Amino acid sequence: MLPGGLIDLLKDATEVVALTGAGVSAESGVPTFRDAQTGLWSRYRAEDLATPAAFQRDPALVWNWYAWRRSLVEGVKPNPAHLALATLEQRLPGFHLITQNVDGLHFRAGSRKVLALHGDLFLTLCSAEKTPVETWRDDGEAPPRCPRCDAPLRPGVVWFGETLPQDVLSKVLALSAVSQVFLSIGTSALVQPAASLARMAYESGAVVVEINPEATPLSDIAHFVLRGPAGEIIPALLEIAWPAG
Ligand code: BJW
Repeated sequence: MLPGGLIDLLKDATEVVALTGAGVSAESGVPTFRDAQTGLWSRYRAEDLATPAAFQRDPALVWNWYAWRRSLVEGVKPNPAHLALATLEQRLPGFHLITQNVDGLHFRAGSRKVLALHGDLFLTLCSAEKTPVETWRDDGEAPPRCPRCDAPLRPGVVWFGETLPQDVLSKVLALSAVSQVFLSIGTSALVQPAASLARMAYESGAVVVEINPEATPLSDIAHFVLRGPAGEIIPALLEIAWPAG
């Protein structure tokens, strides 16, 4: 049962921020970061592959992991959580979607104002110039080489120890500070600086809502904790707030 008070707050708020994490794509079949990996990748922890050190040590391994993830994501669809968040963008003029995910599923679901904190799985960068590269010679080498400077190419994502895009970070800090309702959805709330956004919103007076089947470090301060899968809870919230028909 969803609390009626929360529905009213959501409908009345002029600034609503939703921060999503890997859990929002779990019901599409995209493994979360802290799930054990399966198949070919079961010997590795995702956290140990998403680092500059891993890429330096074994660029082929890291490149191939991202290539595998791209093909996995190409084969899945947005789920009811992504779709409901896209609808919320249409219902609430002051709705802002911040995601830690790199899978592009929010965009495919119809969200248009997505602030992506950790980059884009489908963007490729030159590892030396840090600029986007759209075409390269594919002779089977992993990673392929930059056509301009011959440095290895890398995925356009933010690894541990790397800084987040400054323009996006400034925007999300400002939005979190003025939000009236802050929804933390499907994130373990462990990785900084994203994990601090909900706390910042809380300290600025926002109503903090956690949607997650498991407890996180945010659970203790959240005003509303909705335990369960995002793909069930967010559509239910939407349906109660704006009943169809
Ligand atoms: C469901 C569900 C369902 C399941 N419905 N829910 C301050 C203190 C300590 C350390 C640091 C600090 N500041 C910076 C750091 C270092 C580091 C960090 O945070 N380390 C922590 C581990 C402690 N941060 C950084 O390095 C960041 N850079 C930075 O801050 O630069 C400045 C700086 C540098 C160096 C030192 C100090 C300052 C960069 C972080 C980049 C993170 N990148 C990754 C990889 C992206 C590319 C890729 O995808 O490969 O981003 S790591 C990974 O974690 C990925 C995710 O976006 C991110 C967050 O994970 P998320 O989304 O929360 O997923 P999970 O798997 O953890 O959780 C899933 C949740 O879903 C669970 O809770 C489930 O229960 C739930 N769930 N099914 C709803 N159906």
